[in-house]
Amino acid sequence: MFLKAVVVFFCVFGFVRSYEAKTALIVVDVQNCFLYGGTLAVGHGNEVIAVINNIRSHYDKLIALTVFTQDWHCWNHVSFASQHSGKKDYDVINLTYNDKGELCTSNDPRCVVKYNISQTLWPDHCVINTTDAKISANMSIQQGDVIVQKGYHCQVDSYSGFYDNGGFSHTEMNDVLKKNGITQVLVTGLALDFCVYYTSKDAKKLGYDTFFILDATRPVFESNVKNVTADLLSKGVHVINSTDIGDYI
Ligand code: VGL
Ligand code: ZN
Repeated sequence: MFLKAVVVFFCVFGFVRSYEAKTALIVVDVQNCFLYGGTLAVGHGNEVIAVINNIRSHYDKLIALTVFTQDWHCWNHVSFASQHSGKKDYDVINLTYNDKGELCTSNDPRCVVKYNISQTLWPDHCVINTTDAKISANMSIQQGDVIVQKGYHCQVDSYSGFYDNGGFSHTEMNDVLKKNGITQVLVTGLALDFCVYYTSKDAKKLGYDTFFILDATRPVFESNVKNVTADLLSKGVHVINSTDIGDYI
């Protein structure tokens, strides 16, 4: 009887332990380009830095891995308004791609369109190897942290830290999380309505228990916040403030 109880206890304990969450902090695009004085500065963007650094120091023991993403664009990236004559910043255009995910340009009538992707046009920003693209010097990057770059395919944008906007290619994000046994992610950074939103959606789709940390992000367009949070909630993403993280991890 006693032995049976002991066996049951250890089985249940083992089961619970093997299902224990392992948490990663994802810090999206906290780069000079999106901060005050940058080429695509997000309003109040700098305020996320202290919030994220506080999360790191406060939950140091519970966060198994921190991954920084970095928007990392070709100088002539397709998302730049400067590359589209007659277009201006924040215009929205339709981009067309063939079955291989190659951009169909209007002067190539032979290109057979398979995918249509809506593209917001941005000021030139976060160009590869510029100071503008550097992760903020005020972010505490530590040994063991991982940096995942995205947006370096010149003809397709990449809001998510996992996939480009066409789903044509993936970054190392999912492999890194899987290799580290991560089951739960806290998503923070810039910008709320683009890269933080898309990264959170993909994390949830890939099966991670996903937390969108509202006070650790800021939007490009304030008017998007309601729709973004409602959509994430409808998909099962938790939308919480950093002060409540302790209740979940
Ligand atoms: C982002 C617009 C263009 C972002 C990146 O990090 O949210 N937004 N590129
Ligand atoms: Zn970008």
